[in-house]
Amino acid sequence: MPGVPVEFTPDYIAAASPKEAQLYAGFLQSGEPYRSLYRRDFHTGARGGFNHDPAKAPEGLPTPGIDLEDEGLYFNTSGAARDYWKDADLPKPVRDIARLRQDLRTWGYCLIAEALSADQLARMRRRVEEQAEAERLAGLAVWQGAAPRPDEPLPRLQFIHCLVNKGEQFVQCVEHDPAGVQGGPVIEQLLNETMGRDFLMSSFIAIISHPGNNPQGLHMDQGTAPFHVADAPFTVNTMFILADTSAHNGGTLVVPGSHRLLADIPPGQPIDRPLPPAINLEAPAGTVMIFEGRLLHGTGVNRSNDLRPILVMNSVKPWMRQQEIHLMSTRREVLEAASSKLLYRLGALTGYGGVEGAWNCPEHQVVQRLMMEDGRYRRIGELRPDSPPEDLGADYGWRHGDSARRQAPHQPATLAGIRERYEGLEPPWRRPEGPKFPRGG
Ligand SMILES: O=C(O)CCC(=O)C(=O)O
Ligand SMILES: [Fe+2]
Repeated sequence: MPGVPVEFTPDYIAAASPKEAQLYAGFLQSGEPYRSLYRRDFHTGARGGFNHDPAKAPEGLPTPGIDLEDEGLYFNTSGAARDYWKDADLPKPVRDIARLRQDLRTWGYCLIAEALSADQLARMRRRVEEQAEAERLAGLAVWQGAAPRPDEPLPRLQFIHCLVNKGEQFVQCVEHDPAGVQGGPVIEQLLNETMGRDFLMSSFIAIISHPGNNPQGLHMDQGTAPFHVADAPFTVNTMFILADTSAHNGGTLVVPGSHRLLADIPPGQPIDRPLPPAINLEAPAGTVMIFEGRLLHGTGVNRSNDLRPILVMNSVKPWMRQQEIHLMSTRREVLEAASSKLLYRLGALTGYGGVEGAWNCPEHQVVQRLMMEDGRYRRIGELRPDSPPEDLGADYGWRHGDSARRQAPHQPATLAGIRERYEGLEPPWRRPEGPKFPRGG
């Protein structure tokens, strides 16, 4: 464009912006901590991550492929790794909240024994197995991770997404209702203490490792955050273990205590100390593992001939983005029957994430979602004082939300015909009876 000052032209800006001159390059572009983690010989007793593609495999890794004998690989935990940890008082399944707290603080995870009763476990396992098989038969199965061999197109880790749509017991898990998960009250107490009572549910999925499944690279689930603080995590996972789990069937690899080690390293700086080796999670079916967002972990290798089913529910701070856009994903029937607590945890109560400004005045966005689904949510566009009455008076979705309904009777300048048209209309949805969540009232 002629006349634009040269300082505003893309070529000038590109020439004046070499990487070293850019703001916060060290912080934003360091690639840490993963750059350090995947460096060869970094973990104590591990020579690198896994990737069958030689071009992507960590430099110097001898042969691509899963070598189940080589103790130097991070996913083989029976030799040196076992020795390393043999005298440590690592978490074991218990019910005592004092011990659970101590394990979560010290090791970054804890194991709640019999969090699912025998009956709850059987019901949940049956539901997950049926759903998993049905999604495979329906051509709807979701496979994640790296395929075990270059000639195999699909990975062997099956995900079932959006569990709240797929069974009442899963909704009860989100609410920590003892009817679905007897250990719910203990889980909730630990999450409240770790995250604050106003955490959101980010995603709730089943992860079924099929025989021959690859190990997953070690990662932190709060790894998307650009920094970590020593005081507390930003995310916490609740894992429901539905089959006895060990190194043999791909029990999750965890590096005990890694949450503290990584949080102590300043943002963007390389890891300057050796990390301890990973171990595989060992726990009976019905155990719930709570592990926090800074803990290094990943799926193990499934060396058995059976499926390894777990459920993982991720919880995040209310100012973080949820993995699932629950307001779009959740089935209408589930939303219409939802408690205040479920709606809150799905992120349906604003503060953030509101439609047409409703983030600024707490209200449930179920009205907006249902109206959109019915094709009758109209957005406010360009208006002028002399816009036609049908535009000024149109049935905008905004009129039906809580905030608009609260303010409508007091609007000083509403044209008479418009005020009358919308006065006293039933809202398309009302919030559930009972106290508001997370604060009463
Ligand atoms: O499958 C597992 O054991 C853990 C999965 C996991 O960590 C993840 O998907 O982020
Ligand atoms: Fe993870």
